[in-house]
Amino acid sequence: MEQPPTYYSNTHRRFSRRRFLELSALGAAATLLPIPGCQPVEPTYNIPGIPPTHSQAIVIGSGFGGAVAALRLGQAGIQTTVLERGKRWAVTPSGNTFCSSFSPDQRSTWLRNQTIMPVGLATNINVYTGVLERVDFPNMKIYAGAGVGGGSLVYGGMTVQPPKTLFEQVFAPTDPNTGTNLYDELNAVYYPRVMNMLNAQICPENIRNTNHFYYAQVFGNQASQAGYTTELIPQAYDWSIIQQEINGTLPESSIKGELIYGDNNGGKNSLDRNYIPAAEATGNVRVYEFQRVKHIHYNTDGTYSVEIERINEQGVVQTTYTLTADSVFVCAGSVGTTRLLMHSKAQGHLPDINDQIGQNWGSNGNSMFRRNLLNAVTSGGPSLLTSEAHACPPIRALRDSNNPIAPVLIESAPYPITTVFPGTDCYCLLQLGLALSDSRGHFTYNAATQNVELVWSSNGNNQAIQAIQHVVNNINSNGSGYVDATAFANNGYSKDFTYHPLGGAVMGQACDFYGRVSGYQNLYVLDGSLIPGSAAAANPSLTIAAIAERNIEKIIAQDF
Ligand code: FAE
Repeated sequence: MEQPPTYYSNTHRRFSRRRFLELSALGAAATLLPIPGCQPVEPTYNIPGIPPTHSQAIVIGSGFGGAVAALRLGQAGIQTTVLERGKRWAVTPSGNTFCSSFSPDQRSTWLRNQTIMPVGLATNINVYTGVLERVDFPNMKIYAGAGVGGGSLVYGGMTVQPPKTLFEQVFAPTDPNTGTNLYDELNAVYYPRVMNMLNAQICPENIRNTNHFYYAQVFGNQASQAGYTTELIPQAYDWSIIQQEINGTLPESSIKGELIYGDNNGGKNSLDRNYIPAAEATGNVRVYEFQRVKHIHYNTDGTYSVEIERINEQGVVQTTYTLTADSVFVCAGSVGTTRLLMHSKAQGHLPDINDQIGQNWGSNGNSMFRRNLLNAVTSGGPSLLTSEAHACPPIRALRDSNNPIAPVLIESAPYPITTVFPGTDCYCLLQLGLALSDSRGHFTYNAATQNVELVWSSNGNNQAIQAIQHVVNNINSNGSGYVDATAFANNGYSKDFTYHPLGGAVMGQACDFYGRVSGYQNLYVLDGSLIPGSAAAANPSLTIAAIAERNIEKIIAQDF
């Protein structure tokens, strides 16, 4: 196995005193030093593409959990290496960083020869380290982002805080050690902190009143006719960029449906535009692309070894090496983190992880469906639904917390079919429902394939769909539309894919209440795998990031 070069400067590595004494006592420090007998030194990080041999902290993955961890570790003066399997995408004035949503190329998809969008036809492409990944399990296909910024590259920017009453149906309300109320803590400090970092704002009135957001108005009007109220969702978007696109002073991107494969004007406030550069600006954090972590090994000196495959843009392994760290933060997303920890446990690298690993996985009650609005059209109703007016980021949601089956949030997504088929208008709304369902699955480890498998019932999303149907039937009952049974299997309600995988290394179960992996010191999980299967009828990124903010603050204060 190839080892990376050792390249240290003469400055001292900032070990904690406790850590340095431990290492010295174990005689292990010598293996980390270029010159025997010298003080430990910190890496210079001056060789692009090659991470330092040893770091105080390694963060695996650069999505919501990883980006938060990297920033706060960097601010605390902790030398941190972020290892991201995907590519770093730089938005440039040429406006062609990402491929378009409608004629996708290799940049769209993570290591497949066909695109994988849940809507529309698959396109043949070259195998490449594109932004959107789908992992297929029996009965469930899991979508996630891949690249520096993780899921924020492909997400819809909806930044939704769940209500306390729903949150406490999912999460243990109080920290068993301190007795503090988790939601109150998040609400007072950490939800606002993340909102601020992402600059999440509701769409300004002058923008949401343009035709570009007419589809959201139609949804709001139809919901209110059925007795529901809708709310404007804070969006991690730079509305001034969208305004410029509307004015014509910037080429169109966000307003022509460029979302799921990335945003070419930087209108989306993805993590590579806020948390990650802020982390790098501390001078203590370096982010390395194309570093796919294979396993984590606990060393007898208390450090961790992380085995890495460095891949190229086609996903082909170029070299394999091992880095070490005093602390490791596993932030590879629900599937990635669970897979890494279960694999490391099964292979004997982390044997003491408890049996809760892989448990309590949920789809966040996702179901997508399409409501056709023929009656509205024939009665002189909406006619702008699928022109440019149906291409902008989602801004409005209906919340039904008193649903008799399960609490529900329903959002109207962009569906810019006219961009693909000019002159065509399907008079429909593409909608995503999120229900606080209690269905859960779990992962098992397959020793033969050395991979995880998800055990998820084919009926796993039934309760969520029934709850969503309850609302949709009420909206449709006055003739405003119907669910298109041909759009998705299962009478028009998708049940076999999710954009919101959650769980697998749940807080209070596989980890403590702050993400410390049970059985180990200085090994942490800070991402969606901490969340017990549901974000309480809300899109999950805000809650993932807020919990990461809360946890890393405590970890830095107590463990470093
Ligand atoms: P995530 O952001 O997925 O980051 C994990 C990172 O780890 C990724 O960058 C991976 O490439 C990397 N990684 C994985 N395995 C390895 C490995 N072995 N070695 C090195 N790196 C690795 O995790 N949520 C919302 O709140 N609002 C939305 O509007 C929204 N829209 C979405 C739309 C789509 C199409 C999708 C797919 C998701 C959407 N989500 C949305 C969900 C959101 O993106 C997701 O919950 C978070 O990104 C999860 O954050 P994590 O930190 O758990």
